[in-house]
Amino acid sequence: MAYETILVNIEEGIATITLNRPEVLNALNSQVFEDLADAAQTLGSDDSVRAVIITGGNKVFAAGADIGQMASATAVEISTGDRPSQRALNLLENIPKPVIAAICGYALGGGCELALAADVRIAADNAQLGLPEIKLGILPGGGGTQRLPRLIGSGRAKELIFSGDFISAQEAWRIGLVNKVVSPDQLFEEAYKMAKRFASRGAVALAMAKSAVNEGLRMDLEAGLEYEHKCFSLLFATEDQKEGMKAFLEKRPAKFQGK
Ligand code: CO8
Repeated sequence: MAYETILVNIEEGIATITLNRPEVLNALNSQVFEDLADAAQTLGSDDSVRAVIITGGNKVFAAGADIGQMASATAVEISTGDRPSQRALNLLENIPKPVIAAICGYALGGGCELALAADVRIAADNAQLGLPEIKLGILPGGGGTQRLPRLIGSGRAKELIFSGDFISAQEAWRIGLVNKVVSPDQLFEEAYKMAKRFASRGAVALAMAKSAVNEGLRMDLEAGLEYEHKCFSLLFATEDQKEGMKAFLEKRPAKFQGK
């Protein structure tokens, strides 16, 4: 898979997407969103891929949307366009496999919003996260005003959105914005280890569990519970459910086939 602005590598069922615009700290321009959208669709439908890691490499995650490209945009262009950033992040969020963001250095604005579209975030202890859009006279329009409050609560999200301040990896962990903080030299190993752990589980059950959480967050509790029950029931039609429970009763590890 060859792209202009990202690198995609697949190894042992784990796909790694690396943002590749180092000269502008991986700023996200329209080509990045196009490439990310395509990669999300391709990896999402590739059965050999069991988990996805998204990273900016070992210096920076992403310093936000490309301000150079955005500066001269008009309201008409922004409002009538096909919302390439939202489309790309929605596609990434809905890949039916675990997506882990491995964050080194800055994850700002659209970069932070990209990380928010992942299922799990692991940060190096040198990471700095924030939504500085307010300082540019705009708001976090890459899902930040929606995904961040759902993740950390509206009070803390508003503080970050209204101030535009950056926070450390440790503070991001304290407020639940990242799942884990590790040293920079352990970041990729940790992300890979977590991806492999997820990949060892039943792929259908995992996809259903992800869907139940993601879809449930858009519903009220009653509808969410109803949706959860549908997903739960469907899994009883899979071979993995038979194998998982048989393996437990036979006191041996399960061998999931993803069907
Ligand atoms: N866009 C374009 N270029 C950038 C960006 C950016 N977001 N960030 C850095 N660069 C460029 C710089 O212009 C510079 O280029 P050059 O060498 O040609 O001058 C190069 O990257 C290196 O940057 P700095 O020299 O500034 O590096 P520093 O280490 O001094 O500072 C910072 C690093 C603090 C990260 C600083 O670069 C900075 O503040 N960047 C902007 C951060 C920001 O405001 N981000 C939010 C952008 S708006 C946004 O994300 C809206 C999202 C909503 C829609 C899209 C959703 C996904």
